[in-house]
Formats: sequence, C-alpha cells, structure tokens
Amino acid sequence: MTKNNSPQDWPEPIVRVQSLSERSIDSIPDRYIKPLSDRPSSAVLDDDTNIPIIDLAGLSGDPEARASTLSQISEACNEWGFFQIVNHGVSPQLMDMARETWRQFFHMPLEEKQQYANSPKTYEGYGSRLGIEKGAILDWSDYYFLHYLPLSLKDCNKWPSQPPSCREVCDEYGREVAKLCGRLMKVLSINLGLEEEVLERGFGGEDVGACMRVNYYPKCPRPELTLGLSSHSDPGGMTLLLSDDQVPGLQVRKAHNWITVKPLPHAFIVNIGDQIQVLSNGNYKSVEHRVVVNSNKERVSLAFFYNPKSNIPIEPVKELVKADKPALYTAMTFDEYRLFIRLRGPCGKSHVESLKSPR
Ligand SMILES: O=C(O)CCC(=O)C(=O)O
Repeated sequence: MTKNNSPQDWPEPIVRVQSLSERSIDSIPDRYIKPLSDRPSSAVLDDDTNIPIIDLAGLSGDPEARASTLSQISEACNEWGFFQIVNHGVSPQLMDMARETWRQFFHMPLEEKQQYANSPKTYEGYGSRLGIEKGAILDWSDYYFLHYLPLSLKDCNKWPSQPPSCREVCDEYGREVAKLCGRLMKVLSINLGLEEEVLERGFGGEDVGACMRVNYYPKCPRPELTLGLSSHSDPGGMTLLLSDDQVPGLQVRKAHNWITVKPLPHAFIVNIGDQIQVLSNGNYKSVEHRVVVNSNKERVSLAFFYNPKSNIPIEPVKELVKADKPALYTAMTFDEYRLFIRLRGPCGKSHVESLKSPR
C-alpha cells in the first residue's frame, strides 16, 4: 500500500480467464466456484419481466410528449433504478463499431494484450480481477478499463493501439456517450424537483469524471457454478451499458429475485450508481446487479461510468435535505469511496449502506 492507501500490486499472479476458457474442457478451477447462495440458479425470476424501455425521442417532442417521457424516467428510477433507452441520439453504427472493435481486441493473441496489463493502483488497462484480497473467489471475466474525463486523466497511449481503429472509435464513443450522460443528468435533476444543473454541479460541474470498463466474458464450461461479475451496485454516479446484442447475461435484483435483462438492439441500459443515491439523499437508489455466463457463447459489454469529480465531498444536495428528511449520508470524496471496491472487489450494496449517517 502507498501512503494514500492505494494498492500497488496484485496479491498473486494474474490468470487470464480467456486462457482458462481456451484450455478447460469440462471443469473450472476452484477459485471461480461461488458459494451455493451466490450461484446463478438462486432466486431467478424466469419469465418475460424486463426493465422499463423508454423512448428518449419524447424529450425533444411537444410538451406533452416531454412530460410523459420525464414521468416514465422518474417511475423507472423510483421503481427499478435500471432502464433501457432507445432513440438516445448515439449512432447505432458507432455503438456496433465500439463493441466489435473491443471484441477484436480480446481476440488478439495474449502477448499483444499483456503489454496493457493493469495494476490495482489505477486499474487502467487490461485486467482480470477486481479487489486485492489474497485467495479471493474470482469472477469469470477479463476487462479493459480506461479514463475519458477529466481530460487530465485521459491518455490515449494507455488505450490499445490495435485493432487500428480502436483509439479513434473509443474516443468518439466516449464523447457521444458523455454527452448523453449530461442530458440524462438534467432529466434526473428535474425529476428530483431540482434546477436542471444541480446534479451535474454536485458532480463538480466542468470537472466530472468518466471512464469505461469493457467486459469480456469468455465461454465457461460450468456456468452454473460461477458468475461473470459478482453482485454489486456501481460506486459511481450513473452507468450507461452497451450490452452484447446476441448474448444476455446481466441480471438485476428486484426485491428477492434476479431479473434477466433482455437487451434491445442499440439500446443503452442506464442505471443509478451509489453517488446519485447519496446526492439525491436516498430518493434514488443504486441497484445490485450481476452477470451470468454460459457455455456456448462469449459476451462483450461496454460499461460507461459517469462519475463525480474525484476529490470533492459528495453529500446530499441541500435542497433535498429537509427537517423531516435529514441528510442520510455523511460526505465523502469519490476517490475515498471507490477505494473500497478497488480493495475488496464487488460486494453487493454493503458500502453505500455502511455510509448511512448514524442516528
Ligand atoms: O456486462 C454487463 O452486462 C454488466 C457489467 C457491469 O455491471 C459493470 O461493468 O459494472
């Protein structure tokens, strides 16, 4: 550990899940076998329930269409904390290109990818675990993590130079998705009864953060024993996920059940993160989700995280703190906050719950 508690290195040699997947025929190493209660078969609602689907075209339509869209988003945030958006303004070709470019990256030879191997210090680069607990049970996935904002953290040299289009596509994708996040932040702010700029200002205004994790879930010979990504809520502000259009896998917790999201082509899946739970004084809640894997298809997803500036205190916005609803959370910077998941890996909602002010 350094003085600021940031971990310097992994506790044990990194094993690429992709290489296990390519080697293993009918078993997986014990390190990936989850306890019974965490395995995919537990409490899955196996019907056609889906998270809400919202057409954003209404936001730029007549006043009635706009009001109806705002109200659908408000209901989705209150009831689910998760929804899909279509007609969101990001080009479908760009979305396809971004996902397929990253798929090509993961299909490159291991040695090519290894030059981008990450460390837990910043997590940037090619990784295969979250958390640094020695001997921890691991998830069945590899990933690539990179920064877009603030510009001082954006360093395209840390992005893959192959496939040749990767940096350019990634740059354009980040710009477009960050713009869309800005629009959604305004909508959430209005729906919370605030001026449209209040949430974004709470994130640090011009200095918001944005980063992306591209998740690669290789085929798994024993998908019933493991998870692609363990249950967690997102530590940041808001996430826009571009799912694999061919392979479902994301499950969202609804009460005591897990609902499998049925992704629509060219939709983004939006979810509320812990920092919006804090800023909204618990009016909006982040929601646990996890990923299941399967034996016959790999899966690629792009999770774009829109986050507060990392070194300012994040606390409930003053307009939402009232005599009958005192501040539920004590202030904390996002840097301090995300250290928790960076050290311990995904742990349901235990962190945001532990932040509640004692009363
Ligand atoms: O791959 C997915 O569908 C979800 C990914 C996710 O939850 C994450 O990257 O935090």
